[in-house]
Amino acid sequence: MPYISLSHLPKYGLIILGNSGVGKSFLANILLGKEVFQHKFSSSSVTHETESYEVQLGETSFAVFNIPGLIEADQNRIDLNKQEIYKAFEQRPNSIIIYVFGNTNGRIRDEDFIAFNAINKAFPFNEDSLVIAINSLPKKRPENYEGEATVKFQQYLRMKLPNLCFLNQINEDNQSERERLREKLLHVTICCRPEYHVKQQEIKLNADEISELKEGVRKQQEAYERQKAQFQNQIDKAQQKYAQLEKDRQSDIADFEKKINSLNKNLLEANRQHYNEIASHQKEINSLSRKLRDRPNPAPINNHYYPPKPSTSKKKSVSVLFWCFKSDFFNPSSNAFQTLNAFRFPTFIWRIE
Ligand SMILES: Nc1nc2c(ncn2[C@@H]2O[C@H](COP(=O)(O)OP(=O)(O)O)[C@@H](O)[C@H]2O)c(=O)[nH]1
Ligand SMILES: [Mg+2]
Repeated sequence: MPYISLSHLPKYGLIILGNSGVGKSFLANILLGKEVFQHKFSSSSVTHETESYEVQLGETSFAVFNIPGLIEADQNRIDLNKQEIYKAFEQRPNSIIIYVFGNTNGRIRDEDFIAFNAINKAFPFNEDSLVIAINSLPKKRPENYEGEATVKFQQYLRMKLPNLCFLNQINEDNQSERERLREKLLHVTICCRPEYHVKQQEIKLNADEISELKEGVRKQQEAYERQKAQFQNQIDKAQQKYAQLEKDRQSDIADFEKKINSLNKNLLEANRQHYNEIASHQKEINSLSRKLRDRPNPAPINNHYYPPKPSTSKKKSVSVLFWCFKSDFFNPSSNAFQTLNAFRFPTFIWRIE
């Protein structure tokens, strides 16, 4: 695999925000397709410091940020968490934001709206670069849950929120559920465009104001419930839109899978042809080697194909012919003697009596 440097690529951030325990680290790992960040079922927060992991998506390099949640009981911790959130925006102001909301039996927690508002005032979110993910939803929920939640969010946050996404509580050991969750998150994320986030003010949130702020959200919820009837039309439309989006998303994913399958098929075919060519070359090489080996008078005397090493020895070899004969049989004009003598070897003749 050739080494690809990420240094020249445009750099963006994927900043995952939300309160502690809503599943930010869990979803970051799902998106990355591997266990990069620690996540835990715990009453206290697991992530205290901002961490990031660089990935390449097409021609772009993204740093995926795992950040602590904002709201905690202790003011010191809240202040430290604010600093950790600043770090991510400082490192990658040009970012897509995934804001994760938790829920209790489908009901969004008040403190999640409070934290969202506090961060949104400091770094005003742009709707094109914002994903709102409602995580860990029960698979079985009321038929118009999504439509109703969409209108509620639009009312509370006073935004259109084109990238709202509803994520089921999955069985984390089930690979196909993880894969479907990943597809959904990736699909909604690639529909966004990174935007530059500039700090407008400090994140203002004090532990002793939280119960007052919660009271504000509760009143907002009550007002919404009272006026719910007049939103019914909007809720039905939002539900239809959600159903259509889900259908489109599934067909987009099916198209994408088809494209990947066809590319894989082409790749397999190219590999097959490549191996066939290699096999035919190998056959040719084998046949040539066989021919070379079976030549009637193989050139390489020493049975190797390198020229013989020049002799380093100073000694000259001398061939001497010893010719032994019995007196009765010696015949210098015999055929055998004449043939050998033609080489003019120095000849020693023994006479055996
Ligand atoms: N089984 C399952 N667990 C989840 C899901 N989403 C979040 N969790 C769990 O919720 C707990 C808190 O998640 P974590 O990512 O640490 O929250 P963070 O504080 O926002 O980073 C962890 O135990 C996660 O494994 C889900 O869809 N399915
Ligand atoms: Mg975490």
